[in-house]
Order: sequence, then C-alpha cells, then structure tokens
Amino acid sequence: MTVYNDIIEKLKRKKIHMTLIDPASQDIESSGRIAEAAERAGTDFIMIGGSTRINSELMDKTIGAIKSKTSLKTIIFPGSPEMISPRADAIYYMSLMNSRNIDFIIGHQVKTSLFLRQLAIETIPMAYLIFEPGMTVGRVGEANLIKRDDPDTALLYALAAETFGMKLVYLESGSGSPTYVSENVIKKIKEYVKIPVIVGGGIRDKNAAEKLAAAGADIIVTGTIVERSRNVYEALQEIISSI
Ligand code: 1GP
Repeated sequence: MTVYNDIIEKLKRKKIHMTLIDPASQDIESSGRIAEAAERAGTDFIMIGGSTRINSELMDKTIGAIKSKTSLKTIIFPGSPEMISPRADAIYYMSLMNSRNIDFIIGHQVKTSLFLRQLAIETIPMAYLIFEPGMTVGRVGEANLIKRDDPDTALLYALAAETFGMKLVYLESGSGSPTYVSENVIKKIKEYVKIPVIVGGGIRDKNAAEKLAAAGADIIVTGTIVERSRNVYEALQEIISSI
C-alpha cells in the first residue's frame, strides 16, 4: 500500500499522529531511539526533515537508523532539495504557497522533478501554509505569514490547494512556536475542504492536541517535544491518546 493510501485508510478509523525528527538536532543513533519510543507510544508515521542544515548523506543514515529500530513508514519533510533520500518510503512534494520566493512555491520542485521520478520514490503533493509566528521556517521560507486566527485567508489558501489537486494541506506555526494555529482556522477549512488537514508547530501537550483534533485536524505533528523530553515515550503517549 502506498503511504498516502495508508494515511487515508487510517483516517477512516482515527486521527493520525506523526513524529517529526530533525536529523540535525541529535546524533543518528538518538534519532533511531526517538523513533523507537515514538512507535511504542503509538505514533503512526515518522517525518524526517525540518531544518535546512541537512544533506542527503545525513538523511540516508538517519532513515537507516530509524528503519533499524521501527517498522514505521518514513516521509521526508524537505527543507531543501538536498534532503532527498531513496531510503524513505515517501516525500512530501510540497509548495510553500504563501512564500514571496518563487523557489519555495515551484522552483525547487521543478529542479528536483526528474530526480524524484528516477528514484521512483512516492511523492505526496502537499500545500504548506505558514501562520504567525512562523519561527525559523517563516523567515527562511520568506512567508507572508497568515494570522493565526484569520480563518477567511486560511480558507482561500486551502481551497486553492485542493483545487490544484494537492492531497494534503499542512497548517504550520513554525517549529518551537509558543502558539499554534487557532481552532477557528481548522473549523473553517474543514467546512469546505475535503483533503486531510495536518496541523503542526507549537503542540506540546495533550490539551493542545485534543483541542486541535476536536476542531477537525486530521493529522497532528509534534517535533520539538521529542527533542526536549527526557522520556519521549511518556510525552508522546499522552498526546497520542488525547487525539
Ligand atoms: C514543525 O510543525 C512541525 O515543522 C512541528 O513543530 O517542533 O513545534 O512540534 P514543533
């Protein structure tokens, strides 16, 4: 089964949790250990990426370590074109739709299209929308940030994404953000848009995850918490059971 079909099948039964591992934030072995604890806690998929300080060799090694410790499917969440690895099960073929820089909207995607086809890796077309405060990705991605409680603007972007044929829409507040996207934004998008909605950035406890899932988020992503927690299993288990 493709990763995308797996996502859709799982969503028929439940909400999904994805664990984001940034290979630049810890050593390769620790990435494997985090993935192992995340799998025990009930996470559904491992996303790998985030930062721009990662090359394909580090991606290969990190994915290898994760695969040696878990049976979870891995999805590349690319911060740059250097982060492509044939060892992943899939890659988000994503467009930062609210960027001012054409490279993040379509440039990098054009440059890597043939390479991705040659690798025969599964590509999942995804709209990536960055909300305030945006943190590092908002700055590096030169985003015209959407206000965290502006459902009308968010809806127009999400509808454009669906109309383009994107398979997922990701509402990002930025890794390590002190806030997360408002429930009103998610509710409004879910009124009109059928593709699954991913929410990430600033989700650190079960209350946040529960609220966002109840508002309609299909997929909850957490990253920073696995880097900061002494006990990854406990931290994730609470969040995952709440959604
Ligand atoms: C970042 O949305 C993800 O791209 C995860 O954010 O690190 O704040 O959990 P956190």
